[in-house]
Amino acid sequence: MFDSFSKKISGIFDKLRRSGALKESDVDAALREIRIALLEADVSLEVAKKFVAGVKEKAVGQDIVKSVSPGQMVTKIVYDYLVELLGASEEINLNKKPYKIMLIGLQGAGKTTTSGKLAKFFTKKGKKVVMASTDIHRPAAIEQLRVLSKKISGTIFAQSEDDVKLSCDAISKLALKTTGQENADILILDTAGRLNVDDVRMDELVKTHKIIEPDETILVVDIMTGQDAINIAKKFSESVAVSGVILTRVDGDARGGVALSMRSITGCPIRFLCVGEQLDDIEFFDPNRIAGRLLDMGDIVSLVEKAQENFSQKDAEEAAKKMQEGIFTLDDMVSQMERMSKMGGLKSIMKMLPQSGQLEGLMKTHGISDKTVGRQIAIIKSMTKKEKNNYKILNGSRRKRIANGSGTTVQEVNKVIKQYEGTLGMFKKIKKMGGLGKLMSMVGK
Ligand SMILES: Nc1nc2c(ncn2[C@@H]2O[C@H](COP(=O)(O)OP(=O)(O)OP(=O)(O)O)[C@@H](O)[C@H]2O)c(=O)[nH]1
Ligand SMILES: [Mg+2]
Repeated sequence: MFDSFSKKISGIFDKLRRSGALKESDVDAALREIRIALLEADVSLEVAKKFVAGVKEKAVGQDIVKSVSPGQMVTKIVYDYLVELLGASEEINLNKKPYKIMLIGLQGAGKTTTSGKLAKFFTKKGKKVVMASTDIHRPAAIEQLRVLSKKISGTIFAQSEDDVKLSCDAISKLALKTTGQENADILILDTAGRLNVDDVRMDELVKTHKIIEPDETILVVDIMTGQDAINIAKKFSESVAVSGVILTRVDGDARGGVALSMRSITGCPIRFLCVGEQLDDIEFFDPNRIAGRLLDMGDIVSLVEKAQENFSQKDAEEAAKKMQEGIFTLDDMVSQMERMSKMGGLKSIMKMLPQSGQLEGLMKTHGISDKTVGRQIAIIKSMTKKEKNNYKILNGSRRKRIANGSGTTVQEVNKVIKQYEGTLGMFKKIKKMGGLGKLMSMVGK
C-alpha cells in the first residue's frame, strides 16, 4: 500500500529541495500538492485540511529560509505530523484474566481470519485462548472459525458441533462459561459481519456486547474500503464502544489513507495490520515505520541506530574531517566497506534509505553488490603499504600480483582503482566547494 502516495510526496519534496532557499510561497505550493495527494490516498477531507494547516503552522513558525536544509526540515515536520495522525502504537495490554476480545466489522472485512491470527499470536506467547463465533446468519461461518482454531494448537473452541442452533445470546454465555471452566487467559469472540451500518443486526451486536462486556472491542476494517471505511468506523463506534482498530488487506494495493484517518475518526489506537491470508500475516502497528514508508524515507530511524552501533562518534568525526580535507586513503575505503558489511550489508542499508528503489537500480547498473564489496576489500588488502599510500605506482605487474593474491581478476583490480579515483575526486571537489557543510546545505538532504 501507499506506493502511489509516497511517490507523489517524494516528488513534492524533491522539488522543494531543488528550490534551494525556501520561500513561503514554495511551502504553500507544496502543501497544496500534499493536500491533493492526501485526498487521492483516501484521507478524509477533514483530516487532510487539519493536516495541512498543522504543517503550515509549524513550518511558518520556524526560520525556514535560514535553515541549513529546508527540504529536510519540511520533510521532518510532515513526518512528525504523519506519526501524530497515525497515533502512537499501543499494544493490547492483557491486564485482566480472562481478557475478553470481541471483533466487529462489516461483512468480509476479515474478522474471522483476524480472530484466528490473534489466537495464534497469543497462544504463541503462552496464553490459553478460547474462541467462539456468534455468526449464526451465514451458513458455515461458525465452521470456518472452528477449522481455523484446529490449526492453532492449544486453543479451545467453545461451541460443539451440536450447538448450531444456539442464539447469539446463548453462544455468548456459553463462551463466557467455557472461558471460566478452562481457566483461559483470553476469550476471542468473532461476530457476524454487518452488511451496512444501518443493519438491523446492529442491535444484536449491542446485545452481545452487553453480555460479553469485552475488555477490548476491535473494529476490523478492510483498508480497501477506502473513504467508506471512515463512515463505517464512525457508525460502529457510535453503537458500541470501540477500543481498538485492526486494518486488514494492507498487503493489497489500497491507497492507505484509511490508516491515516482511522485514529482521529475513532479516537482508538490501531493495534495491528493484517498483511495476508495466512495466520501469521499479522504485524504490530508502528506509526514511525508507516510514516517513513509514506514519505519514502525508509527506516531512517533504524539506519541511524544501526550506524550509531557501528560507528563511534570519534570515527565519524575523523571521517568527516578527512572528507573536509579531501583526504581519503585506500585504507579508509576498506574500513568504510567493512563497516557497511557490519551494518548488515549493502542490501539492508539500501532498504532503509530514501528512494531505495532508485539506488538499487543504480547499484545494479554499476554491478555493485555485497559479493563485489567482499572482493574489493580483498583486493585492497592485497596491496602493500606503499601501494596503498600511492596508488599511482600500481602498474601492470603490480595489478597482476594483486589480482592473484586476492583471487580476483586484473579487471576487478582496475575497477577498484577507478572507483577509488572517483571517490577521491569527489572529496577534492567537496573541499574546493567549501567543505561538507556547504555541500549539505546545497543538497538540502
Ligand atoms: N490479502 C488478504 N486477505 C485477507 C486478509 N484478511 C482476510 N483476508 C481474506 O478476506 C476474506 C474474508 O475474510 P473473513 O475473515 O472471512 O472476513 P469476515 O469479516 O469474517 O467475513 P464475514 O464473516 O462474512 O463478515 C477471506 O478470503 C480472507 O482470507 C488480509 O490481511 N489480506
Ligand atoms: Mg466471519
